[in-house]
Amino acid sequence: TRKKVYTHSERAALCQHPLTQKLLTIMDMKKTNLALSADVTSSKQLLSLADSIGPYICILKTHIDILDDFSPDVTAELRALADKHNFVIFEDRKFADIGRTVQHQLSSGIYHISRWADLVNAHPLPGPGIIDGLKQIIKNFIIISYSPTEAIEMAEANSDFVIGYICQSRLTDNPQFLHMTPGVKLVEGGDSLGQQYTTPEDVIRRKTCDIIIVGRGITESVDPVATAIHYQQAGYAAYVSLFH
Ligand code: 5FU
Repeated sequence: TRKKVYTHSERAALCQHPLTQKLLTIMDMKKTNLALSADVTSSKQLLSLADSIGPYICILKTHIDILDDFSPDVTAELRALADKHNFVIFEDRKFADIGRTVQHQLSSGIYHISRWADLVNAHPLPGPGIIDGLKQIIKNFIIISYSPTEAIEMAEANSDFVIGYICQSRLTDNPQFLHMTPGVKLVEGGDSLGQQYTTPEDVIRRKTCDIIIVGRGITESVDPVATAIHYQQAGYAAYVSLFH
């Protein structure tokens, strides 16, 4: 367990990184630690989710390469919705190559990720070159902590660019790093392809992570907006309970 639990607004004041400050401020103002993983294959569906659920989230997480009908208009529209509803766009690209290649993957190709994403993520696997490559193009990224030791080392050495971790439990007491956890549903369980689910309460209260990432729990529900509000409330209530 953590020695000291900071509120979102206390942490915003402690943090140096502008995107971390922005995110914590959004979380405080909108009372949400919910990130929506909008894993749909139609642009219309993606934009509709972003617009209808935007008021309840701090982050919209995309997999832009799964869209069947991508066009640059989609990302322009996503940016407009991010400004309208005040959320951060996180492209879950999981960069994992050498520095020069990830630079191309970030700024070129069809998607031009660096033009519209606020945040991307990377595996620590390829070593420091991946961070050096990414940070010449984009200022904000997070590290996936399949191997926590390397992830922590890289994050600490690059705290002006790395804002946190994708992880299953808190890795560090350093309040500057946000911990974001996928694999969340209101009921524990799994899918047929190995995904494991835990609950908002477990992620925020027991594992003391900061942000719950929810995909199908919301997108495949009968009423995605009502369900998103449910996750927002469950996640935020778990956060508030840390101070009682
Ligand atoms: F980095 C990771 C990870 O370790 N596990 C994940 O599940 C990312 N994810 C993503 O979170 C995954 O690619 C999906 O986009 C999302 C989980 O979606 P679900 O529908 O809530 O299972």
